[in-house]
Amino acid sequence: MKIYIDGKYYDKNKAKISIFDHGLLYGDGVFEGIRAYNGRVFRLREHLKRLLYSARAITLSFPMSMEKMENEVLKILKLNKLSDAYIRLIITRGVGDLGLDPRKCPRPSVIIIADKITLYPPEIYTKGMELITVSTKRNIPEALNPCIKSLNYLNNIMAKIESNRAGVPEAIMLNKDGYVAECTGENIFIVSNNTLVTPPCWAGALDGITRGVVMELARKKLKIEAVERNFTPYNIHTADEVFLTGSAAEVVPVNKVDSRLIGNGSPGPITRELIKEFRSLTHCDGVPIYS
Ligand code: PXG
Repeated sequence: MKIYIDGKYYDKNKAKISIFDHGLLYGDGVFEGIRAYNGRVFRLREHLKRLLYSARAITLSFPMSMEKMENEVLKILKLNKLSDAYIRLIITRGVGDLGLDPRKCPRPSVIIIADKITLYPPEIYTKGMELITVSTKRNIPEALNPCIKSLNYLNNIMAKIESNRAGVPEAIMLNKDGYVAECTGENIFIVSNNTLVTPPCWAGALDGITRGVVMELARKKLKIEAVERNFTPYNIHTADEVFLTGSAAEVVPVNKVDSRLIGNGSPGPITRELIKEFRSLTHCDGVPIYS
């Protein structure tokens, strides 16, 4: 497997960065997780735009044009002969000294990894996943804004440790006001009165690409409403259906939250319909790798 680092291609075991890179020393950098299905990169431009916005938000200069970045993603997929893949794009502040001042880092580093995907076990998609609400709160937007997909995921990792210790695969994170924000690596939706509801970004949710696709599918294909609105754990406990969305996870039904069954305890009809629509869209839509 070849990995792209700053214009060169390295074998997996030779792909290394400096220990003085501020991405390592301070989590100073941004990233994206993208999927390719059936020879096409799904929502590539949307992911690149979010990467650009994350970089702008932390005043990290984008080290190449969007067009070049897009071509490099396609090239690494071709080099590795991949048609179905998980792509990790990383921009770090680059090499500096042992002080956090980014002015000491003259050049950002770009890393592109394209690998086979490891997924949740298939029964999660047919039976549903269990969640718990954890005590770790989502970062407040006035500090490190959760809209920025930065390399500093400690906030989410602390939440993940709580769910790990409870023996549950994912954690629901609330914001400081007690409203639901998102999970550690997925957005959350509830279905109530035939309407999809997901927390707004200003409540502490990432503006997820899958979240956007699912809202569009709900409106266009299922002809149901999809809205951004604040809600609390009570609204999750009493919802008809609950599911998660993310590029890695896709659309994941939730069957149990905080030891309460959701609906009748198996994936609901709207969730199942959205999983079906999402799979058929990802199968045929996206930027072609081999053309
Ligand atoms: N919220 C957070 C905090 C995320 O990191 C999502 C929501 C979903 O967004 P997209 O655009 O993917 O629909 C993410 C992204 C992993 C992994 O290995 C997953 C993400 C990020 C990093 C790693 O499971 N999800």
